[in-house]
Amino acid sequence: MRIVAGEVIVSSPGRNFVTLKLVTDDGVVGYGDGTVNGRERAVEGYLQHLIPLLIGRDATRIEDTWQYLYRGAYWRRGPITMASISAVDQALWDISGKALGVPVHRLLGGTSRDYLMTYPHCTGMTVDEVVDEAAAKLEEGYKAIRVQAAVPGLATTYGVHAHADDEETGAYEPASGALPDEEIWDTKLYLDFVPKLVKRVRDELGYGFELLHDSHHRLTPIEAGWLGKQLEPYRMFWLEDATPAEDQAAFRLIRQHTTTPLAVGEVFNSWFDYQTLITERLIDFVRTPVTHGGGITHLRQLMGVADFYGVRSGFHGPSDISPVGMAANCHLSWSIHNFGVQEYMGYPEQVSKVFTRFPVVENGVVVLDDTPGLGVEIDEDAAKRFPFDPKYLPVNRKTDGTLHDW
Ligand code: GCO
Ligand code: MG
Repeated sequence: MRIVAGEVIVSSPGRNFVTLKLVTDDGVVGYGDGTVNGRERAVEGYLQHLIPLLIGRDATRIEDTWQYLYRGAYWRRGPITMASISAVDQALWDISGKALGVPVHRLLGGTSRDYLMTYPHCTGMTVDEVVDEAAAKLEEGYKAIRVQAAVPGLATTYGVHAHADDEETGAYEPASGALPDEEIWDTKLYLDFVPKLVKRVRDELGYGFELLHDSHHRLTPIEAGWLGKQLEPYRMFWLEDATPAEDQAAFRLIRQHTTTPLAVGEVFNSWFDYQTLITERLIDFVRTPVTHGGGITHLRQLMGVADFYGVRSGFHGPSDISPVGMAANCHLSWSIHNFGVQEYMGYPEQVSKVFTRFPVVENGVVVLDDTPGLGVEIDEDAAKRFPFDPKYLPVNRKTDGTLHDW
């Protein structure tokens, strides 16, 4: 079964998505997600370099193709390279599954569990709103929730919206074509507030569910250690992205100061971003999604090593990873032993006009789907009706105007 054609579909049904389509001489079509939020055109360009290398290759040789694109290239790693390799890898797993008539998780060894626990985002302008939103999600059956609230004294807080429902509609972004929003950040206001938020959620709703919080890389290691310590009484499932992620050594300091579990890596793309973190047991959860982590092939290998160190998965699942990437996350999550949780932020309604079938959450868990391949169907004509819509994530400045981490 040879690859005979490749095409990059960039469309924006509410969010921008970069989808690679590969076609075999048997007429089997495979899809892969390579979306990198705010840098979509770069992945599209990289994939244009890869498509000629794929034509004529045996579509069933997934590992060899991965090695060819990674090991065979002089320039390795990085978000654009690894998202592009990932898109190819996902498309090949999709093709093999479809050709054999089995879901991808069967090719990976079958499911290791009965359901995939997911977590949604619970946000609000006030703590009361967050508690209400969290109560509603628990009522729907969720076993884990992430809580974020507007920090009092800050005009805006990333990931928090005037209406909690906005997150589900994906309204994270500035208007089309706009320059990045500039948000103002004040660490002391944030650090004073978060322990109160988390305490209220536990006081009101109890301990019968998993509780998560995301710091979006904005703290210093010592601040992160302090926050982790304040949160210890509330038995967090994790504290996410406490410090700028690329500084692996920083986690030694955080770990010395807190037993709150740590998750990191939604901006990572390779085992080598985790080498220190995992082998020195500095973290508890891997956040890298299939889309950004070199595909199923690389992330599966990474999770295999992580398992030896007791580190579990919590793959990134925001609405800026396409339903194809979400499906790939889910197939890997079903199959690995060391699954932790799957983030499932949800999608704007228009997404289902283009992605007409993809994994869904019911009662807080991903429903097992035995559709062959990744199980995602795409209406390519509909995709053309939602052209690329350039947008940027916001940047972040301290109150004195200094640019701050994200
Ligand atoms: C999360 C994330 C997202 C990212 C976004 C960037 O934990 O889901 O932090 O909100 O910021 O996906 O593109
Ligand atoms: Mg995050």
